[in-house]
Amino acid sequence: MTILSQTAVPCMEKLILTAAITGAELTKDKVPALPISPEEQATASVDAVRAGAAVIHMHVRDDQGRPSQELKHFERSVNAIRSAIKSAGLEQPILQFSTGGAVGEPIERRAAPLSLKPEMASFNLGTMNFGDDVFENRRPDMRSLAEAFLKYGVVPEFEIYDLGHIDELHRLIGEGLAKPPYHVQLVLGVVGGALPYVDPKAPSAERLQFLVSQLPKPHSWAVAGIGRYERPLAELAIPLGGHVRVGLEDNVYLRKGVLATSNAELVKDIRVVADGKKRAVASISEARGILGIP
Ligand code: KMH
Ligand code: ZN
Repeated sequence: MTILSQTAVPCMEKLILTAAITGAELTKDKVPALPISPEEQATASVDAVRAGAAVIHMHVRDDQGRPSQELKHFERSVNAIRSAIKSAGLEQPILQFSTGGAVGEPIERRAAPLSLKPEMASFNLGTMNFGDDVFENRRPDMRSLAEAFLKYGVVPEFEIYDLGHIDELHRLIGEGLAKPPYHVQLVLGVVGGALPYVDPKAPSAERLQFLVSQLPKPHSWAVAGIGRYERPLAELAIPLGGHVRVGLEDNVYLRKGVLATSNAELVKDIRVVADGKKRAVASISEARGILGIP
């Protein structure tokens, strides 16, 4: 097993922050700060980029606020975000589409937005329990999804919720269906997937280091801690060289019992952690370099 240093190293790769701004599961009546409309997503993206996010993980909604994988809904959100970022005089962030969609969405619809050729999109690596639902990622479907990524030249972010998903990634690589460098995200804390700890008091470096040691090389890796694990997992990963995703999709609390008022607030919170651990945050163009995005 690779032993990773637990102290911040000055020359460590800069930290890529991703904001997962909307997700598919939450509703505005429960989370008023959730950006649903293209205009709200545009404002949320501008604020998240100002706070330090280089990547925006995107789910989109229809006019009723329901999760959608329709091209027209992705297109209108992308256009709104791009033009708001331009008006704000900011560098365009990496827009990472979700191909996970919502539980129950067929794979053909989930894969369809790849034809819009986003720079990046999520790639889920196995069927699993997802709370009380089942998140289906059948092996033949993953293979046709991988072919679509290659066809449209989209950089995948491989979502790992459990150890077997890493094994599946190794299989895809062996079949020529994934190309280096591999960008992998450890999504820990989904009910039905791996938790970020061995001892249930706190996320453990031991578990994180073991998962990282199993990843194919060359890679960059990130963590997305779900719910109350979001911040402690980020605290653990930052000095180990991991990148971090935060946002209302994964966690709606800034602190125990205190709802976040925006995605940007969650990004800023992790920036403070990064500053404390002396890890510099990557600019958007630096993030493109790290992720191998032309
Ligand atoms: N909504 C979840 C079922 C992804 O974006 O790729 C899956 C998800 C993962 O959100
Ligand atoms: Zn997502």
